[in-house]
This record gives sequence, structure tokens and C-alpha cells, in this order.
Amino acid sequence: MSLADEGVTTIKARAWLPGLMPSVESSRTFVVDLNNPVAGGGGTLSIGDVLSTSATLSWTQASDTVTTNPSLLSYRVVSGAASTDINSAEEIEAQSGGTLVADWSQGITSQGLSGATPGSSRWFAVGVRDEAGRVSAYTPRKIDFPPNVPALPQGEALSKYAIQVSFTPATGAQSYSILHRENQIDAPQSFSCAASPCVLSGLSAGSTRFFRVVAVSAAGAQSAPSAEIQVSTPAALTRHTVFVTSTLHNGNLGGAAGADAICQTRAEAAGLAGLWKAVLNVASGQSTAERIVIEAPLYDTKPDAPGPQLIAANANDFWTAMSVAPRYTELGVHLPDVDDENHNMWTGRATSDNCLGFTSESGGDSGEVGSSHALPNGWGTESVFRCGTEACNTARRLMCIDQ
Ligand SMILES: [Ca+2]
Ligand SMILES: [Ca+2]
Repeated sequence: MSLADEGVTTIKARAWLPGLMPSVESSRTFVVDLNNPVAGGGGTLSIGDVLSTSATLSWTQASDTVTTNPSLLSYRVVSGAASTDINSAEEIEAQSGGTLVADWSQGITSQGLSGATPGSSRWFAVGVRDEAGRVSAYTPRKIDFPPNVPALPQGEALSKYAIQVSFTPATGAQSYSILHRENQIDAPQSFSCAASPCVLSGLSAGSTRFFRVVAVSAAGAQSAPSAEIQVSTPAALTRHTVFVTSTLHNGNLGGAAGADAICQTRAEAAGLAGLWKAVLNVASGQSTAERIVIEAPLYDTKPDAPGPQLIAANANDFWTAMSVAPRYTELGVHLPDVDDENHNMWTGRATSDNCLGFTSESGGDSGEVGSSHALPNGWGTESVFRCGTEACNTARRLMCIDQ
């Protein structure tokens, strides 16, 4: 026989010296194994049940020309930061400590993985060993563990047209996908958001959306969605109210947000409900209409019978053809119909004359004002929105509108 042949080989021998009888025959059986086992399924590993800290790795049983009983083939599972760390039999055998996931075990075709870091990525490989100790490697496979599932988010309408969704950061998340839909039947749309809070804008007044939050890892692995919340935007106004502030302020209004806050404070002081904004330009090149939404007829705050007067029927009339100038304060006080600059209002319609975005109270800067006692296109060049510029250390009023 030849030892180049695989399988079970028995060698028998007797000792003999000349003149003596041969000894009793002795025999010894050897298993000759010249070939590595063959990884099953082409060496492909499968992954399943992937959660933020766990997954299941599975594979097809290997085969071997000598260890023909598959339950006698052993498997070892290892992990590495890179596929090249664990893509050979030698490297699989060399892994120990934290990179040894499960040591040699006979007849298994799957291994549960646990203790992963949410949002991390790691490579896994499997080695198969026959009874002769020959080892072959399955092809390494990367698992991208998703972040933790975000906790229940909170939602609130920022305006009639925008909803803000906020949530606690999820462990392992690099960004978020915000799922939203109009009802709980349709497939959701989504948008990406780096971090809480996330805003969905461009909505219609009085609309409802359902939101869920998905956490996304650096490798793009997505968590399961959070529980779903429902948020509605306020209904459209059926009428707007416009007033001129009873208070006067220099050109440092604190920008658009500060000016809006002044309007809100004055409205609340007068018991006027709603969300209030200043009719004011701040950014260069911005039109007032970009800041202010007009969706209904506009009225002033005239208190005595027959009550508030129609200023404009719609947005176009308000901006270009007001029928009555707004000259009542939030308190319903009528500003006298006299040409008094004390009744002027900061408007900043010119791109260069807005007290540096209404943050300057310097007499060296200027801001555009409108006249509360002008008709929009009357009084020569004077109008509600535009009647000249004044130094930013001058105290002037604001025109406010509910949104
Ligand atoms: Ca073999
Ligand atoms: Ca390698």
C-alpha cells in the first residue's frame, strides 16, 4: 500500500532473527488524512436576527473525505476588526481572548453572538476542523449592528406649517431617519436628520402626521422604528388681526426673533391669543412675505362699534392695496391721524436699511420705517411700509400680525 492513499490503513509486522522462530505478529492501524475539510455552501456565512448588541451567525455543514460523519467536524468562531485579520485557517486558529467568539465545538451550524456595541461594525469568520486537525476557513462576513431603538419621541407644532420631533439620542446612532405619514395605513415617507430636534416643514394648516424615529449607525445600519406619535398643526386662521405696538423700541430689536417676541408680549399683555410676528424685514434680499403668511382677511383692533375694520381682503391687498392703514395699538388705542414721526414703525423693507438686521441701536446706522398714518399708496411717497429711514437709536413702533 501507499501512504499517499487516504483512509484507514493497518500495518502488520513480525520480528525475525536468523535461526529463531519469527515473533508473534503485531499490527497497528493508522488513519491517513491528506485533505482539508471543505466549507459548506461555498464557505458563505449567513447572518440573522441582527439587533443592536446581538446577531446569529450560521453556515452550511462542511464535508471531509475522511471525517465523513459531519457531527465529528468541529467549528470555531472568531471576530476581527478587518476581514484580512481572519481570512485564513492559520489566522482563525491564532485568535484568542476577545477575538475568540466560540472555541472548537463539534457538529454545530450556527452561533449566537452577543455583547456587541450598538452601532458598531465587526467581521466574523468560522473555521472547520476535521479529526486529523486539518482546518479550513469560511469567508469572513461583516455585521453592522444597528443603534438602539429610539425611545418614544415628542412632537409639537412649531407653526401651522411645521412640526418638530424631538427625542433622546439613541446609543450608537450617527444620524436619524424620521418616518412620517398622513395616516397609519400608508407607507411612510422619510427624511434624514443629524440630531434631535428634527423639523418637518411645508405642511398645510390643520394637517396631521404620524411620526416614528429610526436610528442610523455610521455604517448605515438602521434600528427598528420607535413607537409612533401623532401630531397635528393648528387650523388655518379665518381672519388676521394687525396692530401697531403701543411701545416704542430702538433699532436693536434682537433680529426677527426679538421683534416677534415683542409682538407676542404686547399681544399677550392685551389678551390677544395666537402666535404673533412683526411685519419686518431683517435679512438682506428677504421679502416680508417670506416671513409672514397671510391666509385670510386682515382686520385692525378698532374697539368701538362696529368693531374691527377690514384692512385688506387678502395678502395681495395687504402688501399693495390696503384699504385702511393699521393705526390701532394692541390695546385698541387709535394713533392720531397727524403727521407725527412718533407713529412710524420699523419695517426695513430696503435691503440695506434695516439697522444691521435690527440688531443695532447706533445713531450711525439706519433703518427703514413706514407710517402708521399713511395710506399705502397715498401721502406722496409715504406708505405704511415705507416712508423713509431713521437712525437706529430712534424709538419706533412695530406692526404686528397673528399667524
Ligand atoms: Ca480531511
Ligand atoms: Ca489574512
